[in-house]
This record gives sequence, C-alpha cells and structure tokens, in this order.
Amino acid sequence: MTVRDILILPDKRLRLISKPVAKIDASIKKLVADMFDTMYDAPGIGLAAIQIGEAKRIVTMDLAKKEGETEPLVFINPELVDESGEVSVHEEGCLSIPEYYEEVERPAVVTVKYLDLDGKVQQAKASGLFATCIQHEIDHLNGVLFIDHISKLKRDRVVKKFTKAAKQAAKDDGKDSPKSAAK
Ligand code: GNR
Ligand code: NI
Repeated sequence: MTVRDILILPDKRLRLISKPVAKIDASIKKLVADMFDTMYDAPGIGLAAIQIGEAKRIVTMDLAKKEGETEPLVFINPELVDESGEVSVHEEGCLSIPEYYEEVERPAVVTVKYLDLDGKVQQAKASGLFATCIQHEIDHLNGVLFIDHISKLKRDRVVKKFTKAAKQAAKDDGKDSPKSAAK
C-alpha cells in the first residue's frame, strides 16, 4: 500500500506531455497499484500518472456506484478515436485543484482505444460520467487541466489563489522546519 503525494496547481509538472508506455513490466504494474492506492485514499474517481509525478500515459478510474463496491479500471496509452457532435455539461473537480468545481462542456459520447494491463488492445464507448472522466484524464496526459476549458476570468482567479497558497506554504515550511531552525 503506497499512497503517493498528489501534485497540486500550479506545479509545472502538471503541464508535461506524458510519454506512451512501451512495455507493461513490473515497474508499470507497481505504478498502477500506487495510483489505485492514491486514488482510493484521496478519494477520487480517476487519476492520471502525472498527478503523482510520473509522466507516463496511464489512467486509473473507478466509477462504481454502490457504496463498498469497487470497479477498478486501467487505461494505458488511451486515445479518443471517436467523439459525438453532441455535447454535455458536467460539473468537474480535480485532485490537483482541491475543492474547486466548475461546469465543463465536452463531447457527450466518446470512443476510447487503450491497452489493458495485459497489453491487449481494448475499445470502449463512454457516455455520462465515464465520458467526462476519460476526457478529463486524457487531458492530463497532454498537460491540460479542466480549468483550461472554463472562462479566462475564472481560470486566472483560481490559478492566482493556488499560486498564493503555494507561496504561503513554502514560507511557512521554511519558518519552522528543522533545517531553518538550525540556520
Ligand atoms: O475525482 C475526480 N472527480 C471528477 C469529477 C468530475 C469530473 C472529473 C473528475 S476526475 C477527479 C479526479 C482527478 O483529478 N482526476 O484527474
Ligand atoms: Ni484531474
């Protein structure tokens, strides 16, 4: 069980373009396990590897509706191969932008092609929350955050708030860390 730290806005690594997985070996399986541990602990319904600092094209998800049940899903090298012209609006949140929620418009139905943990090519047609979530996660693999889909006014406001909080946290950290006390 390894719960890893989640990168928070404005961490620049969230803007990296993640690299395709070439081979699903033991280190990738361990990373996927860490992603589930971190996602369930948060808790969240989806996680992209870059959110724990690994720029690899891997997504975990669990959209189980019933309390106490799990339905772990893994998408390696996911790609949208089709999207509906019809759009829908969903309120989104992101573990990298805690406690901020905003409505986002996206294609209502998408088809995603990906590799499963055995390296087998799979395809799924997603609608509803599944469609929202897989598009949100594929965005992460491309360095895109859901706030990039909202108005500039709202985005600037939230980026400013998180930048300020990060600066204050860095300051507080320096103040009472053993390192600074020893100075
Ligand atoms: O936990 C999450 N909930 C969520 C709600 C609406 C739309 C997207 C999401 S994904 C998010 C977890 C996360 O940040 N994944 O990258
Ligand atoms: Ni997210």
